[in-house]
Amino acid sequence: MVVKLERQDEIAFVTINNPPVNALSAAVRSGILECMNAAITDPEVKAIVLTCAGRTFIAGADITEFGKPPKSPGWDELLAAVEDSRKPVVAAIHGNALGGGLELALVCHFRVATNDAKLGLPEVKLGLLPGGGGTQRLPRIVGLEKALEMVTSGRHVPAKEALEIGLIDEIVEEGQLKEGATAFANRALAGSKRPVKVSGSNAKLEATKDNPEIFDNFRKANARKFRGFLAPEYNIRCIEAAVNSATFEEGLAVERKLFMELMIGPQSAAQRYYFFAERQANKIPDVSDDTATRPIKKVGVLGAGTMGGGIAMNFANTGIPVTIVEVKQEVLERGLKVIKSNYDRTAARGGLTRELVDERMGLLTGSLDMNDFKDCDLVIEAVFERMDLKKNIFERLDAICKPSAIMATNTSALNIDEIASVTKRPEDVIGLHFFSPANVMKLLEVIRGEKTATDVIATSMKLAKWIGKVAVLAGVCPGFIGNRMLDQRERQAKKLVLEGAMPWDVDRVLYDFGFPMGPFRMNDLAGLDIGWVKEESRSSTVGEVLCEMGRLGEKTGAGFYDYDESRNAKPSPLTEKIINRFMATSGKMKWTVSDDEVVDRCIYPVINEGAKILQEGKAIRASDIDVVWVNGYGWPVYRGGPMYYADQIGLDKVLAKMKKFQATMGDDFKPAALLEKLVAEGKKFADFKQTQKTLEPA
Ligand code: 3H9
Repeated sequence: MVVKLERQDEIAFVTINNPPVNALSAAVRSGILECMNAAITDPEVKAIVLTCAGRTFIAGADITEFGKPPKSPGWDELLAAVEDSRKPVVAAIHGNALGGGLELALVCHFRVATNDAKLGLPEVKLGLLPGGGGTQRLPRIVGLEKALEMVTSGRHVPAKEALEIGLIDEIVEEGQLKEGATAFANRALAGSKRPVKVSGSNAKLEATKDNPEIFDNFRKANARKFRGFLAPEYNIRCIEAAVNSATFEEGLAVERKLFMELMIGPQSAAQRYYFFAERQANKIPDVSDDTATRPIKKVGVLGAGTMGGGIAMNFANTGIPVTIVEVKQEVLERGLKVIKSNYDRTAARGGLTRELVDERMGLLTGSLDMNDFKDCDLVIEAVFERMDLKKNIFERLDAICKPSAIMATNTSALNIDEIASVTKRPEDVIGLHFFSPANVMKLLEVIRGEKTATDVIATSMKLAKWIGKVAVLAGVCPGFIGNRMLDQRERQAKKLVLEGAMPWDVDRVLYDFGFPMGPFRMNDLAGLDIGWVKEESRSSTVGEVLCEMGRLGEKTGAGFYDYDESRNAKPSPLTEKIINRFMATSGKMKWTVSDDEVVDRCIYPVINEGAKILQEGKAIRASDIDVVWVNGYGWPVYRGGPMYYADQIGLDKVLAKMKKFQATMGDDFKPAALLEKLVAEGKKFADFKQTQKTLEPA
């Protein structure tokens, strides 16, 4: 039974029990309706408490039901039964009240919550809007501006703030939810609390009627953040309808219509796919959920540079002490200073209190002695990408670290098996590839070596979640998943500028596709001198010539682009001249590269490389690759990810284009065997399943 009804004196308790997150499936809706009706008609019952068993209140509609034929009872019927009840209904919230869960709570006449509860309407993250009256009721409670912020960000509001903005009526002690809700219901019955029907409370809307520019100001202020996404704009329109409609029902009709438009559209389909892809990435076929993990109470980071510092911050942010080791005192001091200034900047913006800055800095200990890693449960090496150096370090770590310690490398390209081979315990070695800036970027590629133990993998995946990262498991290969695919895009982008497109043309097309920036702008930002050695430079590429001229990218005020004092990028006539000189000496004809050609040339080889990664067993599933690209490379989530995107276009079309390019431009475009195979079988990447248990080559 997913919903049960109990009575205690005059109070009825309707309790939902649908693990893991009490999603409002058809069975739950039906159960609530049945129990509500029974409670409403029971003359012994005077008030009703709606609550949940397990770890959370209702986390929303059951997303797995979306896109399928609707099942009864419908939402309207359920919500009306609760809202129209003549007996007061109190929602008793713990954990999360999200989406449809909060919408159900909003038709209750009161809401009480435990201190650790979080409330929100996160539908926007699924490319949707709250379709159960949320956009109409929320602004009636919290006012227009707060409602706009909440529905377009999907933010989970903590109980304390929820109380301040009127979203809940009372905070009750943790572990005392039932008692607290009962006491509240009794007070309501005694007449000290008047039941509130939110749909009939218009005061907050009336107050903002004279201020219609709120909406356009909000759109303008968030234009960058919302670029490319449909859902934020649709959410705004619903809130506009709440203000401008003559009746509550009229506003509700707008919400329903726009909800359906989003629901059947491609963006929400992609974003819903992505929601499950991210969760799927945690599932590793030969590492069961109950694998015992190693406790990580203290972490060591070798290297206090940009990467090491950023990595250390992740752990300090979650209360784990970190020992940072450097070779030189001044480098160590500089590294710690950078961390401190990062925290100070966040504090200045109001994101951290001074006490928290001090607390986090207090968790960081600098040292010049690797022996100080001896009591660490995990050590992450973040030094230069040189195999000899890394091998030397791992030999020393092997001698220093305690027996149960995990030894990780942050390499973005080197062979982890080779690094592990110098230790006597390769099973304890793993790759933890953070992305720069490591304290900000969500992605963590966890690289499984040939001998990495399953509990080391399980610990790394769990730890990633703990520090707020999205982890994806990859096998050992040059560049792992993300950079290996990115190389394909880089290669084509560079070729395109020697055929007639300018860097800013390529960047504009990829920006319009949805990336935050194109490859040349990205190179300028990272620094063109990455991997460039002055003494070996032969003026043989545009990049080399730019470096030789001291145009190292944004940091020097010039790279592919010119930069003004505010770091705005402008097309550079000098870069154009250099490119034209290269073209003239190559003897190739300049032609007009179309925008479509830029997309096809830059995206299809990326997809093809993804197919190779899959066929070699270096990623478990196609959706893992999508999770890497959305979190680490700015792939627009409303397009799902490169593999999902390919599935939507049709793999036959991708293959045909690759073959066409191959005929004229050679083996850069040689189709992956897996791509050919799936097309021959009429399948998609989503249908592909690894047959081997591990990520070793098939
Ligand atoms: C909506 O409500 C529309 C309405 O406006 C009305 C329309 C008319 N449905 O994330 P976790 C599964 S839209 C089905 O790992 P956590 C999830 O797949 C919805 N399944 O746990 C996973 O399954 P598995 C608005 C769901 O503790 C398992 O539960 N609500 C749903 O890290 C555990 O999930 C949202 O968008 C669902 N709604 O985080 C909230 N939610 O074990 C979506 C979760 O097989 N949910 N699952 O991999 C979340 O944000 C997080 O799950 C939550 C818990 C924060 C609740």
